[in-house]
Amino acid sequence: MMERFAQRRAQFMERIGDGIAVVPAATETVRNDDVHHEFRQASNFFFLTGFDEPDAAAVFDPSHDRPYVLFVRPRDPEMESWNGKRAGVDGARERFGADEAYPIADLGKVLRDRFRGREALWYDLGSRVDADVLGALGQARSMRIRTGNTVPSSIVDPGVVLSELRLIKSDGEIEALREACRISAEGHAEAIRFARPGRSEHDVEAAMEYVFRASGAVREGYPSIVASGHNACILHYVENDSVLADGDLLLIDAAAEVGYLSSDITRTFPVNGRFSEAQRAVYDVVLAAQEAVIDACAPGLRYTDMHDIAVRVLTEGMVDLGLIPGPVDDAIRYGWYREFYFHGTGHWLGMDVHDAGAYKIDGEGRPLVPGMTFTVEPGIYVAPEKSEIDLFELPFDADAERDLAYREGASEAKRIITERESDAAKVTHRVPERFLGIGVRIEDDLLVTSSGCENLTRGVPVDPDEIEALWNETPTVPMI
Ligand SMILES: [Mn+2]
Repeated sequence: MMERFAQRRAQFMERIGDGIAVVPAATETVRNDDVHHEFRQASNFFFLTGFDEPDAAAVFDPSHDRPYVLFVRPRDPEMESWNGKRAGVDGARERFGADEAYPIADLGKVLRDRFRGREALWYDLGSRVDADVLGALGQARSMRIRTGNTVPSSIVDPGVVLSELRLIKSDGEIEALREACRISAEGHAEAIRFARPGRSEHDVEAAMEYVFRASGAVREGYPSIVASGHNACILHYVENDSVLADGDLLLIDAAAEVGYLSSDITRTFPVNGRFSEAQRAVYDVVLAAQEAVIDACAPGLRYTDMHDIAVRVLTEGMVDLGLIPGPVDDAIRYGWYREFYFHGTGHWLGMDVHDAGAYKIDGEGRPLVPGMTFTVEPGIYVAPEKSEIDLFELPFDADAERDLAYREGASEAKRIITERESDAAKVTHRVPERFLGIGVRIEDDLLVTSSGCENLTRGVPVDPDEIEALWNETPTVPMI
């Protein structure tokens, strides 16, 4: 088991060359007084160390004959009787394979020494050990004048290398992710069985998360979104405190984390067990978009192609339903579909639910290769207040808009776009009332294989008839 971390360290150190890297652990954050928020190790740190305590740092110094150094909280029987066991300095060496280990308080001192002779410092600025790392660097640089030693003259972002290492999943990671996906699908299936008008979003969340935990998940991969009715049109709705009303859809975006890998599933279903005609019409469009993308997923497909495929099918559906006017090519060119579909079609999936890794290389969508894992999650959200929408005949360019927001800041960019719109031709469109307040998203987790892709999350159905049948099953979690 620790072997896997040693392999990753070797790969990482190969890339560092004659530099030195410092990778910090996560720190605990205070919730109130002496109570902390639930601790979860920083993904990059865990990826390289397998060490899950707070207040630690790892140093990777490939030119040294003892290249891997861990800095940890020292053993402290009194603190441990309050807050749990610590590996301590000895444990860091014996159990976690460090060549050297020190109390975290010694980080600056050891770095001062190790910085001599190193070309570059690989370090992601902005962590709690900044003062130790930068202080040691400053001292090493001022000593250089007297000694003539080389010390790091540049600070390099280790995230670029680490995210590439994390992007292609190993067999062990795929196994853990598969289990996270299996458990998450079980939880979603239970939510569908459990949801009834009169029960609250919280009730359903509890039943689902019970299944996650009871099946072996240590935690959720992200806060569960359990959004009924109009709440589904709020993308990151987490209040989860509404009562399920007869006739509402319930959108659940939630998943379990297993072995530091997170699944990510969304299902949308009727709380009374029957899709209305309007709900089903919107649902069928989203499902068609999702299946078109999944069918296309194979090695070589560019990441950005997935979004283009989803946008085309969703836009065709929106025009058919009368949500937006046609023709389809104009609705795509002018970005009218964005009135009801305003997020990306997926993201890398792994240790972080929105996992590490570049989506584009040299401005081009990255081709899929076996071992990549990602989500496919189209949606349509018809917010209740959108009974009448203004659409502009103004070509939409996602890259140009992102660039504008980057240069000008979000609010100035919005002002500039609004000004452009005021000069453009405008179409005012009435949205059919039966669709108002309907929000649907369907999300599955895909693994790229040598010949295509494997859907890891179809343990919970997406077919509307199968969902209705599942709703009719007896839940395994009792209703209190
Ligand atoms: Mn997602």
